[in-house]
Amino acid sequence: MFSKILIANRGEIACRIIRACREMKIATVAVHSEADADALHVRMADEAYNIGPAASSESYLRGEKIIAAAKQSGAEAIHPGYGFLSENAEFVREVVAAGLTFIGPPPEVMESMGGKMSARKIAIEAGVPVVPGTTEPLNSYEEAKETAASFGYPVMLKASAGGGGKGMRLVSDESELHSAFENSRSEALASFGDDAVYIEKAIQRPRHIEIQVFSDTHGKHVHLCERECSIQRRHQKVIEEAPSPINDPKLRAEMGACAVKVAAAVGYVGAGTVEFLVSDVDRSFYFLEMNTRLQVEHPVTELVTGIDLVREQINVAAGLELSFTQEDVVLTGHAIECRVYAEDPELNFLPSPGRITRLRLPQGPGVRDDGGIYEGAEVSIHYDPMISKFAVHGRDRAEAIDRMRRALAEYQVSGIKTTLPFFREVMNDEVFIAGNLDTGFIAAFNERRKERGAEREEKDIAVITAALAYSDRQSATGKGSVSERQRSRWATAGRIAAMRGID
Ligand code: MV4
Repeated sequence: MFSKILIANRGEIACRIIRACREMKIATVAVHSEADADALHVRMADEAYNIGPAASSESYLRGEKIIAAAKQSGAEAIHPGYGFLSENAEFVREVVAAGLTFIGPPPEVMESMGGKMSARKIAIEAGVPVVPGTTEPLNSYEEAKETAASFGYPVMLKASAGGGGKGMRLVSDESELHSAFENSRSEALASFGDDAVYIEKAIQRPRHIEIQVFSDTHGKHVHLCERECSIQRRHQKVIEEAPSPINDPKLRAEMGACAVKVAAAVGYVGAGTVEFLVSDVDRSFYFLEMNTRLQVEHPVTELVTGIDLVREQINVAAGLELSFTQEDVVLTGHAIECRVYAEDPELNFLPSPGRITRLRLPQGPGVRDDGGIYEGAEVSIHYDPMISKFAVHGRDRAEAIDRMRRALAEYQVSGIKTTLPFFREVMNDEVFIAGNLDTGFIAAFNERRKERGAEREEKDIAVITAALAYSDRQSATGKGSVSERQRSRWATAGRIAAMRGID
C-alpha cells in the first residue's frame, strides 16, 4: 500500500480524497494555485505545494509541475479527482514515466472511451445496445442527408470528440439539417480541434441513468447499481439520486450487466461510469458513453451501497483485489444529492463569488455534506463555483425527500448567493416528488414555478392580512402569553412557512 499520495485537484473532491487517505493512514500532499493558498484542501492535507498562478492553465492543468511536486514530496501515487487532468491520457503516461502510480484506468482505456464513435464501437462489439446511428464520421452534407433519412427524424448530430453537449444539435426535419450540420462541425472544430460529427436517432425527453462500475487489475468487473442524473441544467447535473425513482430490479440487473460487459470489453481498471439514455416510453436503454474517472455524484452510490469508492480506487491502484463481489452489493434505502453552487438562482444562475461570512451546515440523521469551503473562505471566480455537494439518505425516497427538505432549511450560507433556495423549491415540486424525471425537468419546472409564483403572491397577501388581524385582536384584548410573544425566530419562521405551505 502507498504511504503518501498527492491529490492533483482542489475543492471538495480534494478534501474527499484526503479523508479516505486519512482513514487508510496514508499521508497526503496537496497542490494549490496562488489563489488557493488558504483553501480548505490545503489546510486539510499534511503538506502542500504552490504550483502557480490562479488560472487553471497555469496551475491545476500543469502536469509537469504536479509531477515535480509529487517527486519532491516523496509521494508514490497521484489521485486526479475529477475534471482537470483526470481524463488526460498523456498526463497518465507522464506520471507512469516518472515512476509514480496513477490512481485511475490505463491511458489506452481512456483513449478508447474518449472518442464517442470509438466508445460506440466497443459497446456494439460487446453486445450492448447503443442509440441507432453511425460509427463513422459524416463526410459531407449529402451523406448526412441520406443517413438521417434512413434512421428517420428527429436525429441528433454529435461531435465525436464531444462532451458537455458541445457540437450537439437536435434536428427535427431535413430543412434544419444543412445549417445544423455546418454549425455542429464548426463548433466541434473550435471546441476540440476535431470536426468529426456523426448521427444518432434522437430519443425524446430521455432519462439519463448511469451505472457505477468497478474493476481491479485481476480481471474482476462489478457494478454498483445506478444513479438517476436526469436533472441537469446546460448539461451540468444539478440533482442526482440512487437508486433511480424507476427503481426496477430487472432493469437494474440488465443495465448493470451491460455496463459490466463494456468495462470488461475495454479492460477497465478502477472506478468508472457507464452512461445510458433510457426511453420513458418503453424503458428501452441505450449506451451513451463511459466516463473514466470518479464522478462528482459518487456519494449517492456510497450512501446506498456502504462502499467507500475512493478507498476502493486506492486499493485497486495498489494492485489489491476488489474488497467486495457482485453479490456483496446490496442497496439500502435511497440517497439524494444537491450540488450547492455559488450562483444566484434569481439571476439565471449567475456566478456569485465572494467571501462566505457565515456558514451553518445541516446536522442530524442521514445527512452528508461534501464541502470544499469554510466560514471566512473566499469563493474565487477562477474555478467551478460548486461549493459543496449536499446529500441525504433515507429508508426510501419519500423519507429522503423529507430529510432533504428539513436539512435544506437548516443549511445557511451568507455573503454569497447559492442555489439552496432553488433546491428548497424543487423538493416541494409535485413532479419531482412523483419521480417523473427526464432531461426536460428544469425547463418544465421553471414554467410551473412561474405559475406557482403568481398563486403564492395572492396567498401571501391573505396570510399577512390574517396575521395582522389576529395580532390586532390579541393587543385589543390584552391576551398573549410571554412565551407566545418570545417564541424563537426559528419557530416563527417555521410557522410562517407552514401557513404558506412551502416549508
Ligand atoms: C442524446 C439525447 C437524445 N437522443 N442523444 C446531452 C449531453 C450528451 N452527453 C448526450 N446528450 C443527449 N444525447 C440522443 N440520441 C439527449 C441528450 C440530452 C441530455 C442527456 C442527458 C442529460 C441531459 C440532456 C439534456 C439535453 C439533451
